Amino acid sequence: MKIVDASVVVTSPGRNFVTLKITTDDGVTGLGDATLNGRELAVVSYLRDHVAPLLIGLDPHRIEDTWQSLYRGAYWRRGPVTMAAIAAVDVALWDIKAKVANLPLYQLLGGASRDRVRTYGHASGRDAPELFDSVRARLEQGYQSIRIQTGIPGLQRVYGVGGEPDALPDGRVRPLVEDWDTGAYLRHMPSVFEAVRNEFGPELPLLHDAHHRLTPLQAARLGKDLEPYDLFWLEDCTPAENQEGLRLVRSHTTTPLAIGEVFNSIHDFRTLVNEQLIDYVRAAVTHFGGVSPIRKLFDFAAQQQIKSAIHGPEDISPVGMAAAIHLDLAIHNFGIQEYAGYTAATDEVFRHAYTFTDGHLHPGEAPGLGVELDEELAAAHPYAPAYLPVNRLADGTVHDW
Ligand code: EZ4
Ligand code: CO
Repeated sequence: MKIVDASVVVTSPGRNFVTLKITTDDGVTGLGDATLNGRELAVVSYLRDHVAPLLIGLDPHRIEDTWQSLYRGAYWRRGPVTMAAIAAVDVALWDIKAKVANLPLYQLLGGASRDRVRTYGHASGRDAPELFDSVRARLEQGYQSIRIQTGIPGLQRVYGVGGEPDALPDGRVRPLVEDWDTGAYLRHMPSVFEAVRNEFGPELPLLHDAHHRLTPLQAARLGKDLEPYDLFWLEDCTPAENQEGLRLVRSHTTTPLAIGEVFNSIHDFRTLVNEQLIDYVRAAVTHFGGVSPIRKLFDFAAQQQIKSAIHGPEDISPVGMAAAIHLDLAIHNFGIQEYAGYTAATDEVFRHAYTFTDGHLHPGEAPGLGVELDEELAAAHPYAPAYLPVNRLADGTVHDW
């Protein structure tokens, strides 16, 4: 069996998604997600100009060898563009292998370790009444664990409740500018969780994403202040490329910690895992080089009783989501899956076998990933330039986003 074609499809049914489609001489196709929110076309070029020509003629069954040759052979290692491109190849080859075996991918990953995959959803509101309504809406959708994001008194636009990107009069797109004040945030958050606990009771698992905005000392204080509200986790409390900084956070709080959605290599987790400084690894299949390397991360993390929590916002395509759900079902140290859900238009372009019921996902039993890309419909939603927000303090200084 040989690879005869590798093409890249960009579609924007509400937001941009990049998909690699690999075709074999037997006519089997595999899909991989290469979406990198706000920098999509860099990955398209990496795949089209530099990777696709290398794939033609290769045996699609040699997944590990192909991964290693793309990673080591480029000489320039790691980074989100490279690792999203390699992830797309890896996932597409797993899709092909599982289709040829006539098995859903999770069966090739060791089979099911559980019956279903628990998820958490996002609730956000500018103030308490709006936030409570958002939590109720998620509960009605079936979610059983909820991430809480909220506005902060005195700030106009904050992560999770920011609004629409800024458009210039000439139609060019600029990033939305959000506002930040760490002191106001630290003073406000304990009262938010107290109000949510009073309204929804002690049992509902609650999560919160600090989105890389704190220093280790500030993160330690927030973790301590939130202990009475029994969080499932506090996410990305610091920009954790300073892995050693988590020692200080860890030594001051028992609030569980989750980190890693922007990481793209197992080396980014080395100190965090070896010293058991976190409780959940947050890498995404799509940004971590695919199924092959993220399985190694989860096995590494398991040795320190650390669990998986695959990043699953709506900017990972249903192809990347499907790969995540197959892994979630198969690995032993599964923790939770983020699942923001998709627009109806996205679900039409990417028809999928996975299902969402009572707050739980299941990958389905279709051979491979179980995702079909409707290329005609995809073409009806052309690429639309878009940026992630930037975040500024009151005096205009750029802050971590
Ligand atoms: O803001 O993926 O936990 N989830 C998140 C996401 C990120 C987006 C950025 O593209 O932090 O919602
Ligand atoms: Co996050």
